[in-house]
Amino acid sequence: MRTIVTNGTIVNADGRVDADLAIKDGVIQAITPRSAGGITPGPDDVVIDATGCLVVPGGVDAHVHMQLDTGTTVSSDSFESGTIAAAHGGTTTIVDFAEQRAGGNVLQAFEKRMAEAEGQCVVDWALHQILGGVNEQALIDTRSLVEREGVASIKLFMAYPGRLYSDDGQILRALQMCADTGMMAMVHAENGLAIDVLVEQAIAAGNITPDFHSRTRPPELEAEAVHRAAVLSRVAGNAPLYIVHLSSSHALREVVEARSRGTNIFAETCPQYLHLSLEDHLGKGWPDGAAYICSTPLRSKHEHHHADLWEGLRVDQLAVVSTDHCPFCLREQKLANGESFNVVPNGIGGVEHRMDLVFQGVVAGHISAERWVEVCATAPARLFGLGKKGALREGMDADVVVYDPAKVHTLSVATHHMNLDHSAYEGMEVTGAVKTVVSRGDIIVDNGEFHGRAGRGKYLRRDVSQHVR
Ligand code: DUC
Ligand code: ZN
Ligand code: ZN
Repeated sequence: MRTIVTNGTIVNADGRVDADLAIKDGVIQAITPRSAGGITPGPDDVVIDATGCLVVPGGVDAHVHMQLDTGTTVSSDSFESGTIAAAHGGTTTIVDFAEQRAGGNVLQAFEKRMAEAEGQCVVDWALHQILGGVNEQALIDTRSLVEREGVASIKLFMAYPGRLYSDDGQILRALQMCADTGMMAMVHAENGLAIDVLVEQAIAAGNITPDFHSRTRPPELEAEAVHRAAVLSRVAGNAPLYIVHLSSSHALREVVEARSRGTNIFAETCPQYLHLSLEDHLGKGWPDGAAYICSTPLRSKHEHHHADLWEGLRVDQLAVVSTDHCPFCLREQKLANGESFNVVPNGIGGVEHRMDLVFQGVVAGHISAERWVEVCATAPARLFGLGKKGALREGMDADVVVYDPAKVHTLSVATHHMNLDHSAYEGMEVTGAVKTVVSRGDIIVDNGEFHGRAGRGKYLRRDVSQHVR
């Protein structure tokens, strides 16, 4: 028995073709243009009719935080609920994080996170390794993760002194390890020491409303950290460097500058930085503004960040859109510690909406459908060593999304599947909708109905990306 996707337009990063696609044993068996006769289903075949639809690779969300323990609360989506939401939104692979804290053991942290996710995921999943305490043993252990566990990427923080922060010396050592092994270093690039001064001064002055979360994390301090990370990557011997959640024109300019110098640097942005703003969202005050407290923060709509980020996506200054999905319920979590911007857990939930929100760039003419596929699936798969994901080709995993480019719908807490009591995109009307989602050959979502099950998602061992070596 095969599954045949008929009558659609197959879109990959490098072009589109009106073709039929056959799936057998979880992989793509054949793609045949209809100009060459297409594929005729046999009597036992399951047929998915994609008339009028785009047929695209399943989304790869390379940056999510399911059931993240912040120390005071836990992000509200479990691996199960978060991957159900991801599936509904056309994302068939997620990459979450194991977290080593200062003084902690990397291998134990990794095992703990594996155990938390095990048996829960509906779609395929992988893990990056966060290093919150870079030292000699942590680097030896992290190096061993490539062979041992198929982990090809680490994450470092230039923000959060006293918590996850690495100083420049620690970052250099970790980047040297990455230059040597080919592991990708993801970096949260914000100058945390300077931010802490601004936060302290804002609080002392009584400036505690949600908008001060953004005002105390100015784009200059993001750009400065991007610049520093790029310099350290070069000094380390061209370590593969990936700037997470890039939010500002200022930081983007530093990426462009670093690339022009031959730095092995890539960057992602997130839907919130393409659609939401300091004034319209954080500016809502209490309680609603709390929903929009995330780091890096939302930026001013008067400073061209949105336009620059869309352009950056179009011309490949930005390689990827991930969500940084990190949901917290409004009353019980975001507001639990009181009404001061600095005590609100950081994060926005969006794993379900990434494909739709980036598709709005296609609708508006900012990017092509091919580029949409590239930044949402092909590029993250390529950069993070997910060799069977991110493209519709014979022999690849059959992660396939049938996407209706004309269907209009409204994003809302009333209809989303995330375990979250509000939506950052409440009431937003979008054009384009997921119709059918296939994960390794299984139809897991069809016309809004869920057919997956917890635990069917497979842990993906990764190798270092040859693309960045
Ligand atoms: N950085 C992230 O990548 N995710 C959540 C919070 C943060 O600061
Ligand atoms: Zn971060
Ligand atoms: Zn994150």
